[in-house]
Amino acid sequence: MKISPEEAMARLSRLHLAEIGVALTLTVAALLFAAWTVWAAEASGVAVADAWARPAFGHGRATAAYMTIVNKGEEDEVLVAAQSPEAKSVELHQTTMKADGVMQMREARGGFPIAADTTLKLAPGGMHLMIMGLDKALADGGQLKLTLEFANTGPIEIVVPVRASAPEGSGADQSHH
Ligand SMILES: [Cu+2]
Repeated sequence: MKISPEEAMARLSRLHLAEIGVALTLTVAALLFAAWTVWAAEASGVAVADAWARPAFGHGRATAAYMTIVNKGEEDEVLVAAQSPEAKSVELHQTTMKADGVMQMREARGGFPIAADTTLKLAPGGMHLMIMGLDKALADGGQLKLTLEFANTGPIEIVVPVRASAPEGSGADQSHH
């Protein structure tokens, strides 16, 4: 059975519209899945994404924050320090496993280097920001303001969601802080 060119075209365009519909749906789904705020310094190519912090630990008014830092720039970058208007101090920490299997945290005094064209992941069990002396205990669903100080880029201010467990898609396991 022959179909007219017009009908063929109509079928094609319906197909095309259907494809666009699928593509749009996928895009919206991707946006919903990746409901992450990204903070970027356009000039230097440094961007911060996937940031989250744990609810405050015990009575200590301390917590840890994690994020992904992308350096799309041509210069090596270093995260040298961080502060929060809501806490006394923020330290750059590295969790390591000692020979006897005990987890240990120590301050990364040289900062966290992010070479040009690389991505640094702060994640449970590895590098993290240690926030101490919080003004008030952070609860799940809250927010924490942080200022990240980069050697070249300067400060980037971010607002980190507080979550009880590692968000899906952050690539972080939940076993350690
Ligand atoms: Cu720590």
